[in-house]
Amino acid sequence: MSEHNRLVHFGIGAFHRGHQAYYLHLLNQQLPEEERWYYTDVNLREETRAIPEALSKQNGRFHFKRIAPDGNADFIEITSIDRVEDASSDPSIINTIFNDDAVKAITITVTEGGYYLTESNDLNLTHPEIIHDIQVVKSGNGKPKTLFGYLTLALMVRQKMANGAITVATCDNLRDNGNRLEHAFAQFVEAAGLDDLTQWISDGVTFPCSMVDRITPVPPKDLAEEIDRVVGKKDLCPIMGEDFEQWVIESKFAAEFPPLEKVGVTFTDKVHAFEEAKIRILNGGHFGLSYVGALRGYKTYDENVRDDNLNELLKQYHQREVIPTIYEHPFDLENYRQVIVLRFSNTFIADSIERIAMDSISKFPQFILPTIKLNLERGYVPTAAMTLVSYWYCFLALYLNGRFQFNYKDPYLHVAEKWMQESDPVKAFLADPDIWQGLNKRFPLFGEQLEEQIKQTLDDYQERYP
Ligand code: CS2
Repeated sequence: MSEHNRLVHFGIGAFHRGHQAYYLHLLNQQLPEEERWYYTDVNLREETRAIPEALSKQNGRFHFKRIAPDGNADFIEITSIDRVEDASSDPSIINTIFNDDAVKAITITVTEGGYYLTESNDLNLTHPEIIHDIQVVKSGNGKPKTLFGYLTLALMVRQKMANGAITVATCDNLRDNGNRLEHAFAQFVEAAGLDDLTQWISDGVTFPCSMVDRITPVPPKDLAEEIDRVVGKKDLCPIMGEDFEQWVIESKFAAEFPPLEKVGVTFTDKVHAFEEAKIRILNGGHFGLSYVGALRGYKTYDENVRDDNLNELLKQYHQREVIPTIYEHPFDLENYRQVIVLRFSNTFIADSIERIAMDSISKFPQFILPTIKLNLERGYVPTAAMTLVSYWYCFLALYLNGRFQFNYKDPYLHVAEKWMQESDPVKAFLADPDIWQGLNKRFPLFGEQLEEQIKQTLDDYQERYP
């Protein structure tokens, strides 16, 4: 058994390092050595091996440049990760990691696309990677490709232990994230026929919901040089992010959890109201302007908010369509919006549109669709949202037709490719049940108006990208 209590993290992106690992680092600064907690970070995908390899050479330590809106920055060496493992090259490492009483919780950041959810928030059991992983856990052979396969292997180890109870805390931007993971994971375990595991999970595992927030751009290439110059240390994988930070987590823990409330984390029974406000105002705002910004040739998100037309569009979207349809107020929403727009405009963060634009097919139903739906239900035509959707469609169409060059990543790109192959791609887009979840059928006039608007936007931009 390890000397210290431990957390395990799945998915070692910059966000995790600037958020969960950062908070744990702050906490450790306040605790005596014997009470400290440490992270074992686990990489799950072959294509993301570079960072764990670099991090491992530094024994998990790295520098975090934290930047305020006025450009003032500080540099913190984060020391809360002390083990880094690559399960994508050797999945048997999962046994070693989890067969340890000191491990009390798993945190997860695998992005929205990493949950393989259908429009009804079920697990997409027909996805080839999910089919593959069901086979792997059933046969006990091969390497999983998804969170679900790895989580099953981990919980099978815990099930055999006397003190195996464990918290599984997703930290991705999914509405109701803990409940969605719990539901989808139960479907995975059932499809694999692991009935004993299902029973044990209901007693030994909890899936708290959480709301996490810090804008963490892809680190610029010269960051390592800057760390060397300013701090005097070589770092192969530093990160940077804004100085705003927030973590609200449901107090639903299956085992001991680090006392992160000492460093500003909120433990509560009511995460949903926080989550709703953040997903719809911040993530929705990011989504909304990314595609039009990209089409206008902007590279970073702050350029969007410096464009008066786009800034006004965002304001109308937020003030007329988003805020009036958020019915629970965990804080003053107008004030929250203003803080977010200020964060968006931080030129020192220079968050790339490329980063924010990725994964749009799984983000749209989370970030934008609820706003459209709630407005239609209150009899209000959400014209700002319609404009944003038109730009999004236009971006995808021009990109897929090879007329607009962009480094766009999306595991669901095949969905959009299918629309483009239809005789009327716009109609195919508007009829896609995974995207619209029946909304266009309920509000046919809205569908017609949107179709008109998309075709108009396409005409305008086709001239620009012939
Ligand atoms: C962004 C988020 O990629 C996105 O969708 O909106 O990564 C955003 O930067 C974070 O959620 C901020 O906490």
